[in-house]
Amino acid sequence: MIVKDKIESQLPEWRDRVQKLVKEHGDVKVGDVTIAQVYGGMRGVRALVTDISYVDPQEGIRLRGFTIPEVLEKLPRPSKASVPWVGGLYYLLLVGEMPTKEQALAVEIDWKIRGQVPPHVFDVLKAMPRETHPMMLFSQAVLALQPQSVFAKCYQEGMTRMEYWEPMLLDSINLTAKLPTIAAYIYSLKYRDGRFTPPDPDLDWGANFAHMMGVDNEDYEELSRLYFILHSDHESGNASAHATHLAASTLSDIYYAFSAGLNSLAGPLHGLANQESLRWLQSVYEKFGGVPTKEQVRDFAWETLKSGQVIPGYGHAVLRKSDPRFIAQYEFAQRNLPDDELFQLASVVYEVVPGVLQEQGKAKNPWANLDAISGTLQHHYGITEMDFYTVLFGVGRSLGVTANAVWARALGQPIERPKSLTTAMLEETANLEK
Ligand code: NMX
Ligand code: MLT
Repeated sequence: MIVKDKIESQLPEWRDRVQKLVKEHGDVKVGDVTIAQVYGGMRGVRALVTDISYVDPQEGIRLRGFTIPEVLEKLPRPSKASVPWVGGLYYLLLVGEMPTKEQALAVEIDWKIRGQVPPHVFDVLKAMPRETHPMMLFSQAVLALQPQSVFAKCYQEGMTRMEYWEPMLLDSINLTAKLPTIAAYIYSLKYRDGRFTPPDPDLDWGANFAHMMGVDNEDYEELSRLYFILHSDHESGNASAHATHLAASTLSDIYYAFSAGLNSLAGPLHGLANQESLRWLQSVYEKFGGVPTKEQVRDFAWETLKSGQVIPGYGHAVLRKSDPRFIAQYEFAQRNLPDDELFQLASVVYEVVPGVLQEQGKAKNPWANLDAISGTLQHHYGITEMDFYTVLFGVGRSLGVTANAVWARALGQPIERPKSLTTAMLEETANLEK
């Protein structure tokens, strides 16, 4: 496996670097923690490390040092396509180098070889009540794959610590290979009366997802690749990445850990915001019977805020400008669906909502995040069932969190266990400092 050899060759140097930092400079401070941060969701606390991506508040995400426009420009792509192979992105995240066409295709081939989903996973899904939310089904399907874990088996057989990363990598490729099929199967079960289109061995990971969704349209193939690349990683502190990392830090395998990450993605302040965002846009559309004026959007936004709700798709814990992942999707829409009324509405909202949030003065970041438009794009290609949208986010997010899990094992990151304090202790600390 090409990715395995590449990671293996880098390991001695990475292990030396980390060992030296901890041994020789372990006492160097990287930050302080305030009482506001302890009560405030640890916002801004520097307590995690990853070399796979970094979010700069002004610039946005860099994946292995590359900005979103650079990633989309430099990764190899199918002939005549404008959006790269997702296999190349996975190579970039795992290995840290921009892949050649052959290297990107090697990952795509590995995924094809390992893509078959065991029948019992479908049986588990079919046994669930029809009204079950797609995210619950997705998380459950991932857990149902757990008996296949190579890591869990090798651990029972007594592998050494230095070997942990290898079965973790194998599990990660086995898992990610199956996710587009599982996601499309859930869609068919919930919304197409169980009519499932099997994968086409000639298509790549992203395009195959489009095919299995029953949308045989080259633009939707492009969108699928774009969507998964953009949702892949956002450093380690976001809730789904952190939940995956925390679960995996106990040496549980990637199936348990990624299922934990998905359960966290299912919250409306995180991944579920994409379904909420489209729901919000549609309620604006319905209220005004079409694309509203700026004034009407302003009034609607204020109504939402006054009723104590958030405006989904806006705000961010780290970013302080429009999310480059939003911009990439917005540009895709400008190119491919400029006349779509929902897109026109999303554009008016993008012009108006930041001003309203600034006027209200609460949100630290009034700008659009990636969820402000992703549902609009799906809707255009006929995927109108918004409850499904977070599953799409989850398929993309698997790439970043599994790459991180492999490297966390390779560099021997330990079980996470921060210290908690009582309120009385914090009060005492505050008084002592007065
Ligand atoms: N609409 C209304 N109020 C907001 C918004 C928004 N979009 N964003 C932040 N605020 C409020 C927030 O609720 C908080 O209010 P209070 O003091 O009454 O508790 C105040 O502004 C300060 O929050 P911030 O420090 O700016 O944001 P925080 O880091 O706590 O949370 C989000 C970040 C993303 C959870 C928050 O901006 C939000 O709820 N946005 C809407 C939901 C959303 O789009 N989530 C998806 C984020 C991306 N993703 O996929 O994960
Ligand atoms: C993400 O992609 O995980 C979201 O933007 C949330 C975050 O980074 O906190």
